[in-house]
Amino acid sequence: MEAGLQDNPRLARVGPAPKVGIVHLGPGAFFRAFNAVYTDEAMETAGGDWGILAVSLRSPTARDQLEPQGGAFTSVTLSQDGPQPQVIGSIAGVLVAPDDPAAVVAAMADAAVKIVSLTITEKGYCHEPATGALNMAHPDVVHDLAAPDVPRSAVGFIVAALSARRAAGVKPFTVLSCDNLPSNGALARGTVLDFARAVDVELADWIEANVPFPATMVDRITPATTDDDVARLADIAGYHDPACVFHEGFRQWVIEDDFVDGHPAWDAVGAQIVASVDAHELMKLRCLNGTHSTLAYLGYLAGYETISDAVADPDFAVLCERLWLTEIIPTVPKPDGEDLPAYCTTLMARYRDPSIRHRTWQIAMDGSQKLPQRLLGSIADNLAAGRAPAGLALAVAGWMRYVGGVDEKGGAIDVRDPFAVALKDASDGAGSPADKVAALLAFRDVFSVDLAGNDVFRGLVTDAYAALVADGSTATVRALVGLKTA
Ligand code: CS2
Repeated sequence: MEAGLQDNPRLARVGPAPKVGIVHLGPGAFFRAFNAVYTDEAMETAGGDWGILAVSLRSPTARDQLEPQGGAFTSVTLSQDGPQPQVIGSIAGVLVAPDDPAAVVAAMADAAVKIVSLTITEKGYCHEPATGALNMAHPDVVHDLAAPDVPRSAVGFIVAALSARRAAGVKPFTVLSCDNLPSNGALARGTVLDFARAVDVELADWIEANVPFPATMVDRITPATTDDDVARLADIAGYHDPACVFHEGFRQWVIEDDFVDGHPAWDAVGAQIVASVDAHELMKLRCLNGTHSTLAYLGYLAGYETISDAVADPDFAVLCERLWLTEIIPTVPKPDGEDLPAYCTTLMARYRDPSIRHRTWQIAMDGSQKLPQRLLGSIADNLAAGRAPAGLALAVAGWMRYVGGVDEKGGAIDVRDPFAVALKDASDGAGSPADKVAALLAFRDVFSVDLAGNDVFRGLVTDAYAALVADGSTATVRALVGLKTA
């Protein structure tokens, strides 16, 4: 063991950690490949006390990995020239919220903290997807309303810290949502205000008047780190870094220009700071995440482990291209500086990269939280324009088949979703494909009354679902795209 460790030492920070200016909730792989890298490069380029205190709201894994390294970790860009490791030093410390929630509130209330950023995933907002309002019955929200000084939810922490700052006469921080949700700034603001109103109306008014919640569009494909990645880095770099993250070279960050007390020079290292993010966000959610989820469900059912495996099948690649051309781009206004067909051509090149092992199973997670903004908005826009979006309906049918929990060989699917049990029960409780589709369309957290009641949509999904059951995903995709593959 000892000899092994000497041969393969651990990454350690050289020099002091930067002073904290940001508290970040959700220190997972995406944050490490994205926010931490941009911030590291911004401090390198333009200075500033923008060290990040990373806070895990649940598991101690990030702390246990990063603390022995003084917060340093390796970001590995996968490129045609081979993997390019870069040591990132922007993380100044890591806290695990359940260990000491009051310490997290105190850290967020520190006057030196100017930004609280979030990558907490869709479900971390504890919102009702249909309305965007805070779900007052969510167990974490119920807990936090009863014990606001020792919260569990992101919203609870933000409100507790803002309350402490207001009481101490300290100006607020900016809340920067970096999750793949439409109007993520407005959503974060709405949930924070809903919570604050339930605790203290004057505090809510102060937040409403003083706290900015800029929207962002974030993009970098970053699979979860595997043991193989850690071993690969040890081979390349000669040290062991369990906190390393492997990701593509592409990155795009579009940020609404609305900060209470500045931000790191992210714009000096490629971020776009703009007046409105809406068009960029819609483009990314519908073009990228929409086809990602399509490939995740249909690809998983077809037996493809990764996105690059799925698009190596010509029928799946054509499915994506058809979706972009005929069902998605027509619903997306062109953002300034973007060319939508060119954007999608680049997406296909990103998907095809076999060095990015992005598992269909990983992307398939939390579909109930993802479908509305990724697929259902485009579907509704097509229906309103009198078009029948058969490809997107097949993607929805793929999700329905997936959450049924049984794959095409009769094996169990490990479905990860806050509604996994309810979705499976609904599917199991119905008989025919039409009944199963009807049972799943009744989920109001996912499907609006209007969409679920649309006969064209219901017909398309039912036909697609029946075909998936009868013929399997590969044949159904092939039949839709009409290719004559051998
Ligand atoms: C993916 C995203 O896991 C998923 O649901 O669609 O994480 C995707 O890789 C990123 O949004 C890319 O920026």
